[in-house]
Amino acid sequence: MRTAHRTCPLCEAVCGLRLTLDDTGHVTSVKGDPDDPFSQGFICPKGASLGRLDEDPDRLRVPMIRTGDQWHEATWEEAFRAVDRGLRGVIDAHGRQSLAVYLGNPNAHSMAGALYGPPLIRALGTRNVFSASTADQMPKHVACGLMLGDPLAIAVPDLDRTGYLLMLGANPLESNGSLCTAPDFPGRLKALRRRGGKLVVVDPRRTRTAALADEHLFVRPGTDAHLLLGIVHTLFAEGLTAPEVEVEGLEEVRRLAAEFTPEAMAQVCGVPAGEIARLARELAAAPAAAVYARIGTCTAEFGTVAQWLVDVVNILTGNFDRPGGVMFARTAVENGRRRRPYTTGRWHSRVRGLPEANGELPVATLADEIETPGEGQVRALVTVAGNPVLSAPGGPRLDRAFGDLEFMVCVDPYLNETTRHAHVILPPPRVLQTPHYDLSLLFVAVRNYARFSPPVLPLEPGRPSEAEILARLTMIASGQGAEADPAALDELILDQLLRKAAGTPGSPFEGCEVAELRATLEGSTGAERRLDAMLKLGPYGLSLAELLANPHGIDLGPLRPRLAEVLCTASGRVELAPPQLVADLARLRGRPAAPPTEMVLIGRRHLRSNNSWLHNVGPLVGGSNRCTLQINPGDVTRLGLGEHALVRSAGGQLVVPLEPTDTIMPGVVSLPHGWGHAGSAQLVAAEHAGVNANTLTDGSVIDVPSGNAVFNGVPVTLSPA
Ligand SMILES: Nc1nc2c(c(=O)[nH]1)N[C@H]1C(S)=C(S)[C@@H](COP(=O)(O)OP(=O)(O)OC[C@H]3O[C@@H](n4cnc5c(=O)[nH]c(N)nc54)[C@H](O)[C@@H]3O)O[C@H]1N2
Ligand SMILES: Nc1nc2c(c(=O)[nH]1)N[C@H]1C(S)=C(S)[C@@H](COP(=O)(O)OP(=O)(O)OC[C@H]3O[C@@H](n4cnc5c(=O)[nH]c(N)nc54)[C@H](O)[C@@H]3O)O[C@H]1N2
Ligand code: SF4
Ligand SMILES: [Mo]
Repeated sequence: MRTAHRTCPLCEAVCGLRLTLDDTGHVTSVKGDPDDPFSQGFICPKGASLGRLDEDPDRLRVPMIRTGDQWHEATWEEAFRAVDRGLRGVIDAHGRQSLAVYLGNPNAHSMAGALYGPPLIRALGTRNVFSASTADQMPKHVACGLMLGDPLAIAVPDLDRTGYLLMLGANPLESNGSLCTAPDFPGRLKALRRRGGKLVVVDPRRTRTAALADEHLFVRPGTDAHLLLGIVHTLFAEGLTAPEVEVEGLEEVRRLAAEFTPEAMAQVCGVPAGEIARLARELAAAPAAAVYARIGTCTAEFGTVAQWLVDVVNILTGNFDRPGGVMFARTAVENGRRRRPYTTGRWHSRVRGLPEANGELPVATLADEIETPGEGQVRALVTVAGNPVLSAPGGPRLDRAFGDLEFMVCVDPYLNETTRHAHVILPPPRVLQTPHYDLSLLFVAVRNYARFSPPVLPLEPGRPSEAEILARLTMIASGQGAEADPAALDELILDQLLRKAAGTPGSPFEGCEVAELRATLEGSTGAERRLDAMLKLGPYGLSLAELLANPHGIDLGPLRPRLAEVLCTASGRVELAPPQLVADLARLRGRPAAPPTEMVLIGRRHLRSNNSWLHNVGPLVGGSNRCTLQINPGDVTRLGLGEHALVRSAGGQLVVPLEPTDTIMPGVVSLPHGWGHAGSAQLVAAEHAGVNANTLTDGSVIDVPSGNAVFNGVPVTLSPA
């Protein structure tokens, strides 16, 4: 028996776990790590199942190569040679713009994804870069980019000190929080209320989070921007604005907000005008308040405008960049200060002419790019940790499109709805064989914190880590062939990093010899040495050795004001009225007050689920974690529905089991995504297949400024099935 500690990689809460293993490496128990200063022993059912996930018998252990319908196991060398042949063939025949890459959500949770995703994209040399970000938080990046100059400068609610939290479109009691890394989010919300604070939840469903709140308001799906406009209007109309940061465009926002009265907005969003005005007054009056809006408001038609207005309200009420309001984390590894203000639309997608954002094109148009002939048609696809057939809008269309690709390679532990179209699947090793450091999530943590987890179990001889798999893919994509040494990539990147640091005034490495610096770096792999260098260059001057000596993590203190360090706008102030977002208000004005159909669809998450890929872990499926359509009992009666309904949308149709509940507002139905499992490669998931919610969503409607997919507020009709 032995004990090991590591960060849970399954959601954004980054909980510390304490694992017990027997001498065969089998996990006998998983508990919360009580000595982790951030998570303090918190764990959820997903974290508790990490051992089961790690040992899932359906996980791929060796690379798979497909010929026609036949899969066969391959050696790593065979697999990399097949990838080299496949990619080279497509590049030679159609050029690099015929390549596309899709990076899925788990890349945000892995060191390999953070360290090798960017070089892989560069090596592919294509503008067809897609990721789960445009099915998720791209509106937040674009809003922050345009207001602050940096799309990664995301202010998070100072959860442990705020006195008033207005939460829209988030359900942290199920999701455990997002773009707000806070282990034990439920406990932190309870603490807010215990210290006399107030929690208000705005959601078309009375969720578990809403049940815990002081107040819950139903909102019509897709209309949070309207609600927030009503709040901004009231703040100006009643003289409640008191910005404490320097802003550009205050008068313009005042002028813009004039027409969006609470009365007019109430007509659209369904929240009574009096309540809208009261929210504004309460936010302004609270000694410290924060507005926080997540996926329900991002994956909506006016996602970017809503995210913009969230911070407009935080700024107008004097709650931006101050304790108890919304603040910026200061991470041990920094993402490098931007020197140029942010823009979108540096290039456009070929078929629909949609603008790039953050170097990516909207996943909502991936199928268009594969299906539409012509110069630059996508003919080969690389996916890493993604399942767009289930997660992207118009999933079934992608399913067909992937079948037409000349070459597809997937880095993924499972043979699933997406990877079944691959010619080669390269599976990463087990979770417990993988090192962990949260390069992406700690930027949005509610406390400054760092923790490194070395692998708990060694790799089998000859078995590449995920870092090595991605490094080799990068070498292949850049034309260096299947035999190229992946270590050379780390060396090259380290060299560039150290050279730059040595030449940067004020850097801890200023004026140092690169060769000498390199000799001081520690770590058993290139990835670890890169992490060591980044930690040493970071604002706390930490090192890998120090993190290894503190296996439970290091608390780096509460958030501190630091707007001046992150701001990167041309004006040097916060841009309160970015022209692209002001322009998008015209689209919002043109929206009819009511949707074209009687009913609209939204999504939801379950505590024991994780997008599309934890449905093969026995203890996590069943019970409340099922693929059902939640519907208000009044609508069931009114529409004469039975146990199932036929749901139709502009994108497609599905027959789904109904779950009548008065926790959902009339006129709204909710279906979780990530279900619709096809094939029998995952035995447990196949028994709980469910339906693919993204049959009903389609990529033709997007949030225009960010290109983000719209999953909430999708017009549908229901009839008896
Ligand atoms: N257990 C579990 N945890 C997860 C995940 C998971 O699948 N399962 N997924 C992870 C991922 S990838 C993410 S991005 C995060 C997301 O984290 P959250 O943003 O907290 O996600 P949800 O739990 O889906 O909560 C979104 C809420 O928005 C509501 N909603 C829908 N439409 C609207 C609308 O138009 N307006 C408003 N105001 N509300 C609306 C829904 O009813 C729902 O309660 O969760 C992460 N954590
Ligand atoms: N209708 C609707 N659709 C949605 C949403 C919604 O609310 N409603 N939410 C959207 C959101 S927020 C997101 S983030 C996306 C998610 O979209 P995706 O990222 O495309 O989907 P996931 O289901 O997270 O797929 C993760 C894949 O990574 C694999 N994987 C797991 N761990 C690892 C690993 O360590 N390494 C590698 N290489 N692979 C791994 C899994 O087997 C799986 O195939 O879905 C979006 N889709
Ligand atoms: S809340 Fe998230 S990080 Fe914590 S144990 Fe659960 S899945 Fe893991
Ligand atoms: Mo997500």
